Amino acid sequence: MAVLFPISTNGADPGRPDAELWYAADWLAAREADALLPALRDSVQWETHRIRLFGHEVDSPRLSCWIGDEGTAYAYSGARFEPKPWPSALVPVRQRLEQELQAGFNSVLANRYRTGADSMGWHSDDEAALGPQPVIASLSLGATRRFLVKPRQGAGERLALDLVHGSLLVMRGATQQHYRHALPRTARPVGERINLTFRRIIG
Ligand SMILES: O=C(O)CCC(=O)C(=O)O
Ligand SMILES: [Mn+2]
Repeated sequence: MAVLFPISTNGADPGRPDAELWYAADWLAAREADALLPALRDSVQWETHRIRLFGHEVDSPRLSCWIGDEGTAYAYSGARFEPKPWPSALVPVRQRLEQELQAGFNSVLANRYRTGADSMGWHSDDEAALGPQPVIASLSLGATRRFLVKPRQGAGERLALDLVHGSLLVMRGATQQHYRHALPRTARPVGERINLTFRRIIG
């Protein structure tokens, strides 16, 4: 896998560990990525998750589906989701990721951003059920969208990555502990995008 970002996100605070990010722009061959996008659009049980935001329950601005093995219920943003079964199109992707990253993934959060108005706010994937230093593998399909990373506290550079069709971004190490990430909305006319974050629930 290509290493792309030995970024110094700890410039303003030498005591803070770097975010550990790895990126491979063409992890999936174009042909595979082109086939996976419509397969997932049609086979995933998309729904609008309700999340808690500043004490209020609201619709999240995207479609989502929590997918996983039995026993991988996931609680985040004040809600709890029972896993849906793996769509067949994801089975080989999971296998390849597990082999290449030497990580066991038992679940995936699928998100579908219909237009540039769909987004994901600042957060860390730091739920206790993921363990202290989770390996999270994020596969992007469809429209290129900008992904931002910034330290949780204090000053520090904000990193912007344009996640392209077929790309893989891996977040690991201290990334979730010390950094937040977001997928902001955009006024640019952009097509649909599907993102899959493979995870391991250990709770
Ligand atoms: O859509 C993305 O690239 C980010 C998704 C994400 O951060 C998440 O599912 O936790
Ligand atoms: Mn996330």
